[in-house]
Amino acid sequence: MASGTQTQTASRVHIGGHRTGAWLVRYALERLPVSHTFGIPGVHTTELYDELSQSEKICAVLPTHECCGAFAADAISRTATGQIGCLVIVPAAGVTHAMSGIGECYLDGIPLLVITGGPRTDVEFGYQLHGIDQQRLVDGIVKRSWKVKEHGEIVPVIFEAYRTAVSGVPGPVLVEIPVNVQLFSAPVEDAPVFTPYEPEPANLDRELDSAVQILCNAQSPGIFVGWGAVDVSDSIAKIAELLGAPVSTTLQGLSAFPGNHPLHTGMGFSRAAIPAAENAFAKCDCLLAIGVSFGEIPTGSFGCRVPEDLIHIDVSPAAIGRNFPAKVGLAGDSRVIVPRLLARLQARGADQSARRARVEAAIAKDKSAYRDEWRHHVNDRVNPALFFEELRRQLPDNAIMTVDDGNHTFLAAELFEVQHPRCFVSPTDFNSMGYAVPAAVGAKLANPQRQVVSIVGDGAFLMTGLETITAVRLGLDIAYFVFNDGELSQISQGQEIPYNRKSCTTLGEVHFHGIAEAVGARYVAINNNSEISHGIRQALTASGRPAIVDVRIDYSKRTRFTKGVVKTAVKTFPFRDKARFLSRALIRKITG
Ligand SMILES: Cc1ncc(C[n+]2csc(CCOP(=O)(O)OP(=O)(O)O)c2C)c(N)n1
Ligand SMILES: [Mg+2]
Repeated sequence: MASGTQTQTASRVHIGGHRTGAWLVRYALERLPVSHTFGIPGVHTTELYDELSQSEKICAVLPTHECCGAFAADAISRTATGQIGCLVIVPAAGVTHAMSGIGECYLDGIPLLVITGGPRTDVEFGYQLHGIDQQRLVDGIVKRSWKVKEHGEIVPVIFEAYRTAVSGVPGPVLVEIPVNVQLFSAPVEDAPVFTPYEPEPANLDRELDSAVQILCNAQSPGIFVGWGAVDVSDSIAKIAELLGAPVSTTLQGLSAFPGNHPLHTGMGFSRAAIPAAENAFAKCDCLLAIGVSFGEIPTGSFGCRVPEDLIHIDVSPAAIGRNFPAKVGLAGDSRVIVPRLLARLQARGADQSARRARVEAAIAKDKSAYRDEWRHHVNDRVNPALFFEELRRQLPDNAIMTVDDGNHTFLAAELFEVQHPRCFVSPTDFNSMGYAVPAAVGAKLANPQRQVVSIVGDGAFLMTGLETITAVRLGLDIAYFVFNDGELSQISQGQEIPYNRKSCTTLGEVHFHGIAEAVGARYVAINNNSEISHGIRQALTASGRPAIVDVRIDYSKRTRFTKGVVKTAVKTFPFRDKARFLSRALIRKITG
């Protein structure tokens, strides 16, 4: 570690010497929970990269594209508790390339620290390389950004940026360090001591009392959990058991409640959810929502029915009651609030075991019927339900799955059982395709002992699939299951229903073995149901190399999600446009 610790007072560390800005950046990053940085060096960051190459604590990783670097860094924050993903990138072009990943972190509430170089500030010249106002560029997708002016600011600004990224609603932050400040040395007297962030306890006694009262009086309570609840899933399980309440999750929060718990229902609870969830919440008269913002995906395009008795816990005060009015709002960190709610329910002696048994039996029956419906949908391609069941059987409980955005995402959500917190990561609200392949690299680097798999659509794989070369170079055992259907299916299915026609969504045939050969990955093909078990076993065999698995998937049965959201969306159209849509689809059906 770069040390400057000759003497240390309570809040300052003595440095006392000439230091380059790059040395100071390394010094600051080494004190943060940063294990890896991602980025492609350029003339504005070479001094920084030279410093990082000497670090024993931080490993600088070269991706193929800054967007991939950002997705990989995001997955570090999501899958490694307490760690923060970090980018070290060139100004302007590096930042614009990274912006999809930065945006993903922004809308999904994921901390990310972006360090970027900047043009020289010690010369008069204009029109410098990469010369652009970066703070303006990223304004809508970061919590805050800084442009450092001098050496003494570097350590305090990076510490403050980290604190901003992880506190409140977590999110991305950006620090620009002009290249002259990085390259040249200047005297620096001291630096602040780094103090880890602890969530602050809020005084919510009155709200907690009301919440307990409402929950205990409810006849049919339900629980809805999101990513904001991912670190309190044990407490949530106990609350659900005490109340005999079914639990539904968001897409991003699929891992916030174990999929094999008998009270787990599925993603969402609208008509776009699987029957176990839709039925379990049909008579819900009190909803306890934890770490959710009631966004578009998990509500099935806002098509869910939310009872008047909504108890809403979220770290964002703005999210509470934003989409559905809350009777009781508790703004704060779920890690603080949920254990206190559980303690109060326990003290009150809440026990609904008869209700619990009834609810669990209904969920089990509905889940089994839904699985059977899928199992019986057979043709000569790979059945998604049989694939996900076998994958679950072969994977350890704590395996991490990264998914992309597409039909495969919702198939995974409906048919794969996620069992542990932070074991399922998806690009949710910014909803950027191309996420899964690089995210798996970040997840594996942060969790080298754990199995990491990726479910990725063929379209998404074409965006960032060459990032598999990074996994090859780093010797990462990752199984990339490419759902090969030749289409941008999530959209083409969405076109088929209301338009009875597809446009601009056919990919054509891609020879994935050629890509595997080009990057040096293993290639496995799964063409039909009889090849599922063997193919997955081959893909998961440790070899120090990633595997690209070409899964000839059957997309002929639509997910509940797709069917549900299309119906809900059309319902909200003005009458005139609804009639136009329906008659157009009908005419096209008749005329072809
Ligand atoms: C960057 C980006 N472009 C476009 C979209 C719109 N979109 C959402 S899902 C999807 C289809 C993805 O196709 P593929 O990766 O093949 O997955 P599939 O739906 O076939 O499983 C598209 C185009 C998006 N979410 N992100
Ligand atoms: Mg596809």
